[in-house]
Amino acid sequence: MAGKIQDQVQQASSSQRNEVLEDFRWAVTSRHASLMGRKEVFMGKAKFGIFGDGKELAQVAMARAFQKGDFRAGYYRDQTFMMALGELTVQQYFAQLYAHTNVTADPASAGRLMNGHFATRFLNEDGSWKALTAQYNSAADISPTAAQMPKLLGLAFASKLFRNNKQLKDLTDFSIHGNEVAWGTIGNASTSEGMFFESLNAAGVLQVPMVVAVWDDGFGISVPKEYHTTKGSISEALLGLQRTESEKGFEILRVKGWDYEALVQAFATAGRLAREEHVPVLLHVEEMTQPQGHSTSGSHERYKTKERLQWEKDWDCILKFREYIVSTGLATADHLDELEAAAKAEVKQQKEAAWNEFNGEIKAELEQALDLIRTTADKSSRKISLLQLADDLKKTINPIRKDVVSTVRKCLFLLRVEGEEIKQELENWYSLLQEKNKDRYNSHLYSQTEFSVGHCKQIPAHVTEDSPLVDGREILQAFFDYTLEHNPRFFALGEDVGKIGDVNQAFAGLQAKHGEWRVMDTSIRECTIIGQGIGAALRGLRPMAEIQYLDYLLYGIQLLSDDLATLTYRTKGGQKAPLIVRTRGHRLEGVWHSGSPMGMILSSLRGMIVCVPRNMTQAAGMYATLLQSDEPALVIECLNGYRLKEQMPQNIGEFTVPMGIPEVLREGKDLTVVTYGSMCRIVLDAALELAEVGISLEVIDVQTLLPFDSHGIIGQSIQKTNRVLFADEDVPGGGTAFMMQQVLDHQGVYAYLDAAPQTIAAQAHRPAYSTDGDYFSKPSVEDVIEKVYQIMHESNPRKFPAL
Ligand SMILES: Cc1ncc(C[n+]2csc(CCOP(=O)(O)OP(=O)(O)O)c2C)c(N)n1
Repeated sequence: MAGKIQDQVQQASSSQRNEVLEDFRWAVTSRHASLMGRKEVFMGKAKFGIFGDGKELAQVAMARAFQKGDFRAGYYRDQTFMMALGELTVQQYFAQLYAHTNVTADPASAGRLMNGHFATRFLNEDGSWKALTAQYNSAADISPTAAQMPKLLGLAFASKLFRNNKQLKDLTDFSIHGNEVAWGTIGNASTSEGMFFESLNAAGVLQVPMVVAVWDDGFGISVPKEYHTTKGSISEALLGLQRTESEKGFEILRVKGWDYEALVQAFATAGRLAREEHVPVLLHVEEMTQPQGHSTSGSHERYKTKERLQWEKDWDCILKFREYIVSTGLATADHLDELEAAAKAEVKQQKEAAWNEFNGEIKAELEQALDLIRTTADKSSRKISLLQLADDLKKTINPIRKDVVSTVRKCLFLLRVEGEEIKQELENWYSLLQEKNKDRYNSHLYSQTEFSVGHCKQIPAHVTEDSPLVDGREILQAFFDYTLEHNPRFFALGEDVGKIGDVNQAFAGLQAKHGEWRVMDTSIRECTIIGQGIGAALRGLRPMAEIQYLDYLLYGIQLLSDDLATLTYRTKGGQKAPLIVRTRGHRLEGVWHSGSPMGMILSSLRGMIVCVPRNMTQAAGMYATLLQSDEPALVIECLNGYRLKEQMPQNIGEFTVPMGIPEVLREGKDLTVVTYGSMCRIVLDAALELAEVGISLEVIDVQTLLPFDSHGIIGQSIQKTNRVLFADEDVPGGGTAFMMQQVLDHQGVYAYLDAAPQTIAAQAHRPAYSTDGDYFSKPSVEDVIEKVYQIMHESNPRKFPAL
């Protein structure tokens, strides 16, 4: 018996020893990847490098506590964690450093992001979900510091929902009883960002399974922590969040970044608390180092003292790990040397493999280009110049695609004078290459799968003479009721959305009917409302995150722009977050409740769908389309439309409004007005009055700004009317400029225009308060009438004498 127990003890200790040595192997592998990565940049083989050296030990400990189904949302130092999980090979690591555009080579970003942006693939190639509970998951990183935090909150919040909303219990590919932990990492300096504090507060309120590890190396690039954090310590500063016997809150743990045993224990404790009890944890990892400085952009000798640099050498976490292993007798120093030498050799070999694959693709293209240029040169009168270009290309050191393509384009420019028979082969090859490069660099801004909005079924609304007239908000209420009933993944969250059913009552009574896990109130924190939505959408749910007024979207727009709008593009279709952001805007009252900043939205949210319904029936149809698709969207309802009467369609919840297809609201022959949202009514009223003086307006509601008129309906209208005016409530040069650019650039209308295309917008300032403020700030019926009349006057001054 005693022998058996001894065997068991020995077995346990040998498996423990293996674990420790495995951790050592990953730590040194990662370290050598960092050291070699920096050299690659300095040799000109990569443009920029940022590495995880000095943070290795905490990350192997975190990887030990991380389980299948869990999620990471972190930042650029986390290579060791990803490697230790088996989610990042060294070869893939270098492929990203070189910007290899192949998804297999760099599964995180297909070469689209600088190194240190980690992500696993959540989707199959056809855009359908993988079984996320069967794999380790890393949400796709972004560069803005702390912007991982709101999404981290959302990833953790989803576990809470999965645990509490019984209707979701069968979705086992996404969650098993909400047991999944969302693990975040952040640098100490980045904890100064508002997003960090907002996310932590919300996590404490919501009690979600979120572990936030702060990698504290005492600096944010050159600035020491005294400049960043009250008391110079984030765990000290946040002590008020610590839970107590009687109050819920955070568990706050502190540990040294070089103390292996303590790290393993701290991460295990954090994981257990979060997973089992849904308690959020702040894990402050102090005394980390940065052996090579912040990044390849400069050296840390510029701002660290000699003493600090020496301290970093003495307290290097791998050095300390070695001492620990040797002192506990788990391995000898010689054995560790052997392990490290083998790891180093492996890194070198994988680095070279990554380079050869990356460079091999480009070289093959370069050789093809050279062959074609030379054979074309033989036939061409521009032979000498072409051969010179080919020679220059041949001599390029570490050639990249730009070298190849720009040479070919120069050749084609020289060849413009030649006949097709001479240049055709080169032209054909170049156009195939262009297609490939488009896929490499410009694809996947929007979904390219059957889940895109373009693939949704088109079902018209059924309205008859008998359909009852109701307040607009009741149409939405009926739609949300139907959707909550039929789609268990759908839920809505936002300020005042729950108990009172939003400030305009579209969810009135729906929390009472469908429960608090379907229709929920949040605090006033737009950025993390969006983050909650993004995180939940990344986990297969269908959140509708409400921003109470469009004017307050600014608090969340950074996240929408940096994270949500870029997600499909930056992962080349590897992840999706089909979040619907619902808000209300356009004219109502005063500076902060009449916003229509469409130019800002259109410039910053490419990658999202932007819907601008003119009434609540259109809005309901758009929501139905969006819920069939998997594309993220912003829907701006008309603030002044909730109490206007509309007919309740018989097939509420089922009818859809297609995206990118404008609707002709009124047919006319003299001039086309292109508009949307609340301006539709103003323009229609103007059209009635203009008809009385013999001017026939065609009024088009674009319905969605992104996508914009994909069938060229506006162009067709202009071919008939030969005049166009773009109208909205944004500042001049905002949404109207966008619409005009889309039509002029893509719809070939120039030849059909008899008058200069024009715009009408609001004043450049924000709208003043009250009805008079609105009248003198936003375009009125009279403004539209006069503008249209002016255009008609210029065309026919006799018929339309000057005003
Ligand atoms: C919003 C934003 N501001 C500035 C930067 C530039 N920047 C990148 S890393 C960094 C310092 C971050 O320091 P810390 O959070 O301590 O992380 P560390 O790099 O030390 O691990 C800065 C200022 C950025 N990426 N994002």
